[in-house]
Amino acid sequence: MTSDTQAQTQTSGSCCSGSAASSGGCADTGAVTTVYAVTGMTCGHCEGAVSEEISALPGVSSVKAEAATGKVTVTSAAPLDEEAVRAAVDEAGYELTGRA
Ligand SMILES: [Cu+2]
Repeated sequence: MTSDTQAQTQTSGSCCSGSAASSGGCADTGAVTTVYAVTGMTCGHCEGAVSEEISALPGVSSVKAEAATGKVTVTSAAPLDEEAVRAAVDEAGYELTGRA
């Protein structure tokens, strides 16, 4: 008599179920994480410079740059314009080569 196990209703569409709440995307989680590939970073100072510039972009809540891997993980409230990120990386003195 374990019929209860089937009582677990699937939370399908938990992301986009509230269609009226957010138009144009799955903003339910409240954050978007994108990983970019950046060349030229060699040390912690580079990581800091890249992080600082990207952090200044509107909507960005956190940036994690890794010189060892050349990857920059950016968390933002909404998807970022890649050109804006590229410009920020360029401003720091490095080059964004695309998404990692
Ligand atoms: Cu450096």
